[in-house]
Amino acid sequence: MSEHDRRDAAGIRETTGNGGLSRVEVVSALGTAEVYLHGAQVTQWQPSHAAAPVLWMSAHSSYDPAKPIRGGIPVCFPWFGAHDSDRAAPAHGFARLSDWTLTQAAARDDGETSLRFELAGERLSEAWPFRFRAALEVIAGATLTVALEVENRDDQPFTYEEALHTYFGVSDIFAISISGLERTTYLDKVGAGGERTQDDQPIRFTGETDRVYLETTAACVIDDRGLRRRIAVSKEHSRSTVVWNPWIAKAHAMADFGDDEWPGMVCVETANVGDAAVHLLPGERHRMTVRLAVEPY
Ligand code: TA6
Repeated sequence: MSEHDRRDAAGIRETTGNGGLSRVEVVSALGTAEVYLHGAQVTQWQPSHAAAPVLWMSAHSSYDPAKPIRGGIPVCFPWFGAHDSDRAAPAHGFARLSDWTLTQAAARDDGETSLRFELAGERLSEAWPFRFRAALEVIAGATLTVALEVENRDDQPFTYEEALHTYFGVSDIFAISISGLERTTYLDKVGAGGERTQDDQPIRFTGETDRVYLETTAACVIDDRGLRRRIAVSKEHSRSTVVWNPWIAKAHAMADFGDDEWPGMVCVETANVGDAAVHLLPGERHRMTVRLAVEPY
């Protein structure tokens, strides 16, 4: 076994993952996790008490340096969705297409494992030409905490959007509900679109769903009767929550998404988009955090 593959005392191993991409693996008494340096993308987390992985990964995902990995927790930065003026710019920004650097890896006293990844940018994109530093902190074990911290290292202010675009594995999209967003206004991105308000019931799924819930700091709970578990998604310094399932046609249209995979996943994304975009003066920092916990029935 090479030095590169040896798991250290903390149960942390840097290895070569799919497509020859570098991956950090964590195995501890509290659970397992994996993060690719490509995009600093968490692709696997399963606490020891959970019977199934918590994050969803497509069986058709690309592991190509020029493409995003489908599933886990893509880091969307510094814009969300299509760039508002540069059609050649990659969807959801350049962070998930960039190679991040692992700068810290350690076991904590509480048995959780802490990883830190950094991306220092010197005008990485003409579409967003600013000097910045981004850090992604991952604390994995019985729960999963992921924090995206951005620092303005330029001599001018800048504004950015961000999302931790989390894909959750579910038993069946028809068997789940999502609470926490009742009576919240959202931007419906399906069909004619428009602004709507969630009723006073948990979200259930009967078709393609692509909603940006505006001005919400609420925690959400994915209740999965089939897997007999609830996944709690709580957050800090995030004012937007995105809920997405591509359904049949959109899944079919994506090469890295199996035609029959859509019933097994749902995205609940912790974000700051649109009017909640973050504005930083030179030297300022902002940190957005999501925390996941799995509670068996
Ligand atoms: O978060 C929902 C969304 O913005 C959808 O509109 C869909 O585009 C999804 O993200 C996936 O985007 P991607 O670029 O990863 O295929």
